[in-house]
Amino acid sequence: MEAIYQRGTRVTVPELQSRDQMLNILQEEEYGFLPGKPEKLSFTKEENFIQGFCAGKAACDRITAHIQLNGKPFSFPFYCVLPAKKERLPFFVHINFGPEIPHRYMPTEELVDEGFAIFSFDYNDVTRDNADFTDGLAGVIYGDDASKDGFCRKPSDPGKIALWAWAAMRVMDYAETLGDKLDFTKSVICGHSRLGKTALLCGALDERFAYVHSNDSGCSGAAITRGKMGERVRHICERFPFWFCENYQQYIDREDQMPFDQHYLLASIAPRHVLAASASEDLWADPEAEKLGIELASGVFPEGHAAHYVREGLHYFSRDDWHHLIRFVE
Ligand code: GTR
Repeated sequence: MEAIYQRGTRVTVPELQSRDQMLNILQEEEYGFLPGKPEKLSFTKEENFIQGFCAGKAACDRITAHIQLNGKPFSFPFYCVLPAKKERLPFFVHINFGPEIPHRYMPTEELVDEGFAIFSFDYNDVTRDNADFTDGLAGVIYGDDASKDGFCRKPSDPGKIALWAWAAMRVMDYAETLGDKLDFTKSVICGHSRLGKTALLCGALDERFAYVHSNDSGCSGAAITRGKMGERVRHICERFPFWFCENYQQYIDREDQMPFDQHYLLASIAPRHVLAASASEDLWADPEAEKLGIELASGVFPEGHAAHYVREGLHYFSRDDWHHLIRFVE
């Protein structure tokens, strides 16, 4: 499959395959295979974790997911903001950089005013954003083999992006317990930057999400890797090897040898909805390459289900990005 960048570079990417084949290749070669479903899963709730939240327009609860995986216990907290006295709410599951509500990347009251419920969690509460595979969910999975420097893994064992994506699926498990309170035809998984990559992986694998949104996800996210400007496989694997499986390392300076490209990730979301957002000055992510990702995947989506847009400015998850996402969902 050949594509031409607007900037004139010609790239040849592998043809799309079946969804199962593409998800298998992506996990084998890039992110690692996600763990299976938990053996046990339950939730506890601290109601009105933030008293008088949004003047009473919404309730903010703190939920803890109690998980048993590989026979071992694991738990992590997340936050649930539900607009009051409303049924069938559209909702976001936002994989976030911190626990704060609101957060600089999550204008919570505005989202409530738009009629959305918001579930969010701090990715570091699942497993920390570093090479320590003894920490949190990683420690549960890797057990006695876990190491502090990350070199404990078989070639397609999961990296941290896969583990954060798995945790977001557990938040969806909780959302399902709320039944008619939520509108599952407007369920959105979203994240910014490294967590945009994570949102795409989660949404590609978990068909319960009707909408998938990546903001400025760039390299190893929505951007086509071949011919990409800014960040390359070498940069990302040297700085963040722990985000991926070990197999991904073999494509440093050998992007043309990859049996996939990022359009596989986007196409695996079809026939649901995907919106890949870019920022005009975020050249490290490469808006042009993100647009190409959507273009190369769009053939397998119904009309209007795969979209790309560029906001003016820098790398950031801004109110403008949220408003664009809301318009896409509505
Ligand atoms: C950068 C990384 C990008 C992006 C970003 C972020 O350093 O190179 O791929 O993920 O971090 O997550 O903020």
